[in-house]
Amino acid sequence: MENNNKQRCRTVYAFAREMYPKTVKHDISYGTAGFRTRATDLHYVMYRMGLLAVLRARVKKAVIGVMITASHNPEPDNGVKLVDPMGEMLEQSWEKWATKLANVPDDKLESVINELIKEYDIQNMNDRPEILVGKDTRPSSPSLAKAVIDGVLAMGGKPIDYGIVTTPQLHYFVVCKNTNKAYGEPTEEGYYRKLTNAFKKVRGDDFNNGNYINKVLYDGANGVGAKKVKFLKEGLEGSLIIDMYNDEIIGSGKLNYLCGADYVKTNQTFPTGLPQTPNQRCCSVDGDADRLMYYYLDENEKFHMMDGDRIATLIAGYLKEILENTGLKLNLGLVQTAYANGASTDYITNELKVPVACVPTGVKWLHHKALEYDIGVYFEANGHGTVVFKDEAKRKIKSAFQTNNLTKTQKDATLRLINIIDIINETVGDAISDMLLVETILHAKGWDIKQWEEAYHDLPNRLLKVTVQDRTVITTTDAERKCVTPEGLQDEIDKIVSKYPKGRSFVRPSGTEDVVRVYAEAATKEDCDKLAYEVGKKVHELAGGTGDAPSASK
Ligand code: 16G
Ligand code: MG
Repeated sequence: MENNNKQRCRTVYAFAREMYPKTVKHDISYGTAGFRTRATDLHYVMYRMGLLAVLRARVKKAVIGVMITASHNPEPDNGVKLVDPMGEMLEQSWEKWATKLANVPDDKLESVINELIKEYDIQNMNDRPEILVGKDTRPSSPSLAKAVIDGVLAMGGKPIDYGIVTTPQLHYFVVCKNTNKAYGEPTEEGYYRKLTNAFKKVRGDDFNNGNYINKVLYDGANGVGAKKVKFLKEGLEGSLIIDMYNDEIIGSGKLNYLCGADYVKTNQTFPTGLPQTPNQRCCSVDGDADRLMYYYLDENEKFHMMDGDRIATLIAGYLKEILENTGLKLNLGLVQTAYANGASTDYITNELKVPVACVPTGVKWLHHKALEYDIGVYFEANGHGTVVFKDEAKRKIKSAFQTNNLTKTQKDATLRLINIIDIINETVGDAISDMLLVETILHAKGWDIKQWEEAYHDLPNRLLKVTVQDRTVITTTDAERKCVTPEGLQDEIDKIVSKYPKGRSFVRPSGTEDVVRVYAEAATKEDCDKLAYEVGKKVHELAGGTGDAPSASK
């Protein structure tokens, strides 16, 4: 065993030096979405993440996933993130190992790996855990995937290459494998079958209903989300017509360019490539298909957006209604971040009467919190989210359906809920599954997109970036809604906010860019802009701003 180990380690380090030498001097860190940077700088990082995935799998005695993607970033970027056994993001205590392993010089790699093996007392260095590898459509992805696979092989793991898949598909496969297929078949066919079968069952024979028309214009962001929907369409058998736009092939350079969910949300504008049909329901996914945005242009070409907050309220409201019809006693909750529009929080709390929790930015926080409810809905305003059900809740729902003492209403609602669970990808936010869920709800309600929008009116909101010398001087508490340092900044923000009706503002250091983000909302657009700039200026003044302070003229 000892000898085998030494031999293995020699392969690991020889490979590292000869094939994947560390080419970049500056450090990178494993952030909210893993490592993300220029693709050309990532080969050694990928190799090392292959090594790390095997060690993680040995510690967890489970299958681990590695996804190669830079999501909504421009095409020349790429990135990598590890997927934990139940589809969660890599556990936080391991983020620091990922960072350490990525930054250590080649000649110190061995000592860091030994340190990790010792810390977790990994004895079983000879087993061959499976590592599932997936990648997006970026031209750089194949060679980066090879680096990951070489890392997995060098460390003695068994790589399973899923080729081009969406991030949520990879999460799904990992969970299927680790539950011995209880969650589903760990194949693409299995994934499509589960989703589309459930969708068709809920929809029934009437594809249209009331004002709902079963056609959506779909912006694939010229990425994997476009590729994959083609397969989904076959399975839907006409129950939903998905008109595809922005599905250019790999290497077109157009990935996320002027299109995709992040572009639409950030610029609050209609993407390129779609026909501008008035009042037509449209949606966009991002470059790895884990975010979803709905929107339409009205008769006057005014743009209307249905973001993650609205998707969340639609889903939570509907689940509450169904749950009431089932007669089951299960608690339902919704998880948001500070970025959620205040009007959505008001609506959920006061109209829907569903409890709301607020957590820091990043999927891992939302997912974790949602698991505290029997049924937990979580969404970020940027369109990433899903619904999770406790195992116990699912058992209750299924066994209720088997009993003979349900009324027709209860029985129908329970069956509907059972099928809806299968439309949802509980492992992580999934744009394709979320789209099917939104379409299911709009169909059930007989709503067009305008009726959906009528639920509440968003407060005008604004995002600003402020550059500072060191963004870590900003620390926050209360789910990022209050800042603790630099001292005095929060008092100043409070003073500014108090001048504006319905004003709210918070600042936080970004986890993915070297900037401080400022969020502001207020009753009117004018106030909201003023509020954002005033807060931005304060941050610049008190947190070591560099360059020009934010100003309305820029
Ligand atoms: C990452 C997060 C996303 C978050 C965003 C915030 C995951 C998988 N992704 O993309 O949830 O909204 O970072 O970026 O957790 P920021 O820290 O730069 O504002
Ligand atoms: Mg994404």
